[in-house]
Amino acid sequence: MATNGAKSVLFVCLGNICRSPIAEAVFRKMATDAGVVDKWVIDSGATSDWNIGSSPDARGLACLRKHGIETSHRARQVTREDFMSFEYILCMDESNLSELNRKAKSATNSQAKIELLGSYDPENQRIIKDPYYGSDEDFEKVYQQCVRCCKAFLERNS
Ligand code: WE7
Repeated sequence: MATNGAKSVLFVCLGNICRSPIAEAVFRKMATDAGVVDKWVIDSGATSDWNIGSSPDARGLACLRKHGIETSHRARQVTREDFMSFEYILCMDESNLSELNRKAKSATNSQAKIELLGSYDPENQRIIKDPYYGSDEDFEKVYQQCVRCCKAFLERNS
């Protein structure tokens, strides 16, 4: 929960096993390295209930490990409370965006800024594509997009 003025960001994708756990882990590592992780509440979640409790995809974990990042995240679904407690909800594609905007309407008092993570990309790749049926290179591409976007997002909120 965002308490006493903490900044907060929830990264969201379809199943919370491929893209959003990578984004969460990358952002946590950057905030840690910048010495500001204590100022942040950082989490990730799914629009779908399909994978609740699952570990991130093995290919995503391997990609993160290759870059020296670990995560112990387990998939969870976005809740109504998330729309009240998170300042930013950053998602990956247009389908995530419409699902989140639909869910925000049924939340009592949505305060969250719901945006594409890719809207922060200095290289202007707005969509972070689902690598579920993809290759290791697709996961690496997701990782690199998350690095560019999380860096820009952290700079803008520092
Ligand atoms: C995914 C997925 C992803 C697709 N993570 N799943 Cl089998 C299914 C059905 C509803 C929700 C979820 Cl989460 C899943 C499992 C988990 N990144 N991507 N499915 C996917 C991709 C392209 C076309 C259709 C689907 C279901």
